[in-house]
Amino acid sequence: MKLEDIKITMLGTTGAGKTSYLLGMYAVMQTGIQGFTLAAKDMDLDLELTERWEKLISVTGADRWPTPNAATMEYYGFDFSYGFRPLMGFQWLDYRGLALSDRSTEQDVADLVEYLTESQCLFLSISGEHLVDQITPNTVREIKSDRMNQFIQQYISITKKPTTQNPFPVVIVITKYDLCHHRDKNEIVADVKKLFQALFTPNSGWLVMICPVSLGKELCDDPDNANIVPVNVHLPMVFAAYAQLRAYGLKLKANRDLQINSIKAIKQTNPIVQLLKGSELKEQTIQLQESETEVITVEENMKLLSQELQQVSLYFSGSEVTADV
Ligand SMILES: Nc1nc2c(ncn2[C@@H]2O[C@H](COP(=O)(O)OP(=O)(O)OP(=O)(O)O)[C@@H](O)[C@H]2O)c(=O)[nH]1
Ligand SMILES: [Mg+2]
Repeated sequence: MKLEDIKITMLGTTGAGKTSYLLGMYAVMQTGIQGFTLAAKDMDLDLELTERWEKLISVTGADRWPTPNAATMEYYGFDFSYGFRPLMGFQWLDYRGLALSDRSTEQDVADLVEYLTESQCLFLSISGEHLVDQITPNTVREIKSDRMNQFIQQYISITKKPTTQNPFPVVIVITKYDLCHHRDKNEIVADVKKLFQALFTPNSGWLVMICPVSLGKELCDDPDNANIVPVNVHLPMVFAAYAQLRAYGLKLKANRDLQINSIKAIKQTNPIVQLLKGSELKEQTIQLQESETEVITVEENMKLLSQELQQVSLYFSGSEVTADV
C-alpha cells in the first residue's frame, strides 16, 4: 500500500489572497514546523517562489503583492517531509479566482473542474475583508460562497461521496484575518458556518477546519508597507497531511486485520495442512510485522501533526472535535 500524493484545490474568488497565501505558506513550511518541511520538487520552482516571497517582504508599496493570476493554470509539486524523510507529495494548483465569477471562460472552469474532481483535500479561501461586520446577502456575492458551494456539490459531494467512515477534509481558510480580527472569533465562526451550511450537517462526512490566516497583524492599517509576519499559514497544510495520514492509517489497519484473520485461519487448520502451509504462514507473519510497524509509524506522525492542530476549530459532520490519533 502506498501513501498517495495529495492534490489540493484552493477555491476562492479573485483577490481573496490565494497566491499571497501560497507564497507565505511555502516560506514558513520551507523552514518547517516541528520537523515537518515542504520543498518544491523542482529547484527552479523553489527559486521562483522564494524570489516572489522576498519581494513581498522587502518591497514596500503596492508592487510588493503578486499580480492577479493570468489565464494560465500554475501547477506546483511539493514534497512533505519529516526530518528530510519524504512522507508524501503535495500538488497545488494556483489559478485565477476569476474562474469562479460570471466572467469565467469555459476553459477556465473546465481546467479547474478537472483538477477539483481529482483532489483529496479542498481549501476554501474567504477574505477577512468581507467579514468585518456581520454577514449580509451581499457577503455571499462578494465571497462567491454560492459558487463554491455549487462546485462542492457538483464535483466533490458526488464524485467523492464523503461518509462518516470515509471523510473528506476541507479547510475554510479565512485569509487577511488581520482585517477582521477585532470581531469576536465565535461570531466569525458562526458566520462562516452560515455561508457553508452543507459542510456542517450531521452524518455528512465532511471533516472541516476553520482556520484564520494572515501575512501580518499590522497589515490591516497599511497593507502596502507594514511588516510581513505570517500567522497560522502552516496549519492548513498540517491538517491536509494529518487527514491524508488518517485515511491511510485506516486502510492500513483494515489490511492488517485481514492479515491477522488469515493467519488465524491457517493456525486453526489440522496439523498436516499447517505443515503444508508452513512457508505461507511464515511469509504472512513477516508481512503482518511490516504492517504493524507501518501502522505505528503513521500513528507517530499523526500524533506530531495533531499536536499542532489543538488550537484550531475542527468539525466532523457538524460536531466540534479535536485532532487525535
Ligand atoms: N490585509 C491583508 N491583505 C492581504 C493579505 N494577503 C493578501 N492581501 C491583499 O490581497 C490582494 C490579493 O491577493 P492575491 O494573493 O493576489 O489574491 P488571489 O486570490 O491570488 O487573486 P487571483 O489571482 O486574481 O485569483 C493582495 O494584492 C493584497 O493587497 C493579508 O494577509 N492581509
Ligand atoms: Mg492569484
